[in-house]
Amino acid sequence: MNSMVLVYMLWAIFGLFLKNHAYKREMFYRRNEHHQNMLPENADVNLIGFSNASLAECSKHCLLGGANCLGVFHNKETQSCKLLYDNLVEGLVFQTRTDWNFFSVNPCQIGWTYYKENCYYLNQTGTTWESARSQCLTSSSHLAEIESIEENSWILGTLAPAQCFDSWVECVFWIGGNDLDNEGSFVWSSDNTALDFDNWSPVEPNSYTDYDDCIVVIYPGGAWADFGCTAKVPFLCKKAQSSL
Ligand SMILES: [Ca+2]
Ligand SMILES: [Ca+2]
Repeated sequence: MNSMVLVYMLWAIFGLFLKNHAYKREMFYRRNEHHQNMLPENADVNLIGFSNASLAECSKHCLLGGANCLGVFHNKETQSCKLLYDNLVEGLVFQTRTDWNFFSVNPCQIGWTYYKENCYYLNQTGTTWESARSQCLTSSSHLAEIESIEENSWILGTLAPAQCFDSWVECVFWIGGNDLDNEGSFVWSSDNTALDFDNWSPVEPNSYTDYDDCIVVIYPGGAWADFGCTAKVPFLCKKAQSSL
């Protein structure tokens, strides 16, 4: 056999292996522990449903539905299936519905995004730093602590809008860093530990006003600044993947 033919054959077999491997991985959604025995209240309006569908068939519908299908609600007893698309996530309100479970590739609760054992949620509603801190706590999370340039880049690339057309104040979001207790000594809000990573803009922190005690990330670039804590801007919450 011509050696080139052999190389092409091996390459084709390897490609087939990769394709099947990826297909099976995506087909098999895991049970999402955050959404057991519950369905969105507005499910009948918002979700696309199928009857007499096994979990495998249900997840196949989701997979064929493209990247916008986030996962499936499945009822093992009745073999009912509902698909969740990302444009339906905003404003979902859940109610208890026995035997319904959510299955997804993303291990975080709906609306949160997974990265390296953590879940993130960028709330686009502007609010003060203190209010943002308490809203994250309500969701069993903290204002985000960013620990590396890779994490900072992932956040900017995945969660923050790629471009910002509005005023500068609307192009930032709160994270957990602050020097509220000791001017110039920035700590994380969850446990008051000093920052061991920062990504300050070259001109920051500059204590521009007496209230510049809370850290914002500026997008799309991702540099940090100290900012007036009473400004109302979006905020980023973060929690460990295992936290419910
Ligand atoms: Ca300050
Ligand atoms: Ca500043």
